[in-house]
Amino acid sequence: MAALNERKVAVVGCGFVGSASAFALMESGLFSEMVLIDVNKEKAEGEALDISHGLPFAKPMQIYSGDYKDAGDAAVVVVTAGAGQKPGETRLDLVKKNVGIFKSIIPEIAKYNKEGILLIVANPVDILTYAAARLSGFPENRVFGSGTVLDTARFKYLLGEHLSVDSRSVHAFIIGEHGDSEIAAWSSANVSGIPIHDFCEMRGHFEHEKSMKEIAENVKNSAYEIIEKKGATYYGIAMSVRRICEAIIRDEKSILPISSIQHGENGIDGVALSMPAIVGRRGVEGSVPIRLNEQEKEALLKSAGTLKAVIDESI
Ligand code: 6V0
Repeated sequence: MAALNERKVAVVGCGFVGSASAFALMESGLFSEMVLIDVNKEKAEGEALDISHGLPFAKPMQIYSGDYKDAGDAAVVVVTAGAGQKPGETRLDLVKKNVGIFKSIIPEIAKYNKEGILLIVANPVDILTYAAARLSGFPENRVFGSGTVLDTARFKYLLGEHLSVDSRSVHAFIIGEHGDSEIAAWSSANVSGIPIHDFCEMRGHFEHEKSMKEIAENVKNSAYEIIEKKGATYYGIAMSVRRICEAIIRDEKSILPISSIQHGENGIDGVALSMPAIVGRRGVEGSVPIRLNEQEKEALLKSAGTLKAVIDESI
């Protein structure tokens, strides 16, 4: 078995999301080697060539297409392979198709790679994270999903716009399912330590209920709107993948709302969903408690229930 190459990433699935993620990873300078894998070998080869041609403007690295054997020493394997949402289709509609694809992909990855981290991106990401953990046999800290990292970025972006403040100064999480039952954790949201409602009032916004509803709905419906308009979403998720890989490879111990299997936290067990967690070189290194009000706690349990029903039906 090949020893891990700390500077190597593999991207499985080179469609919109895989290729945009590969491009973002190339630009990041985090890795010195990247292998692209797809059932459509020509597509992987074409993307590897195209992305390589940006290297004279970035940092040197090897980028090539290959197969699962080539992912054997990758420190991180990003899995984006799977069908995408069609207009009007929910993420959960995708479940059967993509669980089937994972049954062929994950054992192949695990056959050659015993020590790496599996970062699941394909949808429905929470269900597929659960499936990948079971199919790989990897310890759970090394199998997690991008979860609501993207939704949280959308949330911060919209709050930043609403309040005319740098979105990086907004501290707020979307938790639960990456999908229709996700929860905006308003009760812990703040801007640079100032509770969100106080900051809103400083900026002249007083209609909290209305704004909260609008912003949370907007976050939840972003993917539907983008898919309706351009067929797929990929730049936001590509930056999310880059951010998660950065936290892993640089052992940053960053707090990110990734999706991982819960074991009794907040009364949730045996379901993968997103809660803030510490992410570093060992993958998920710990969970971080988040203050929630009763309504949010109830919505979180409901979100977990929705996912549990899908797991029971499909895995
Ligand atoms: P796409 O453009 O259809 O790409 C999918 C790729 O997977 C194609 O190149 C396929 O050839 C490849 N593929 C299919 N089956 C296999 C297989 N068995 N082995 C290897 N490769 C295979 O889809 P797109 O890139 O738009 O989306 C990919 C997945 O990401 C979908 O499930 C999306 O729903 C999901 N997204 C997840 C997001 C998140 O926040 N987690 C965000 C956006 C999309």
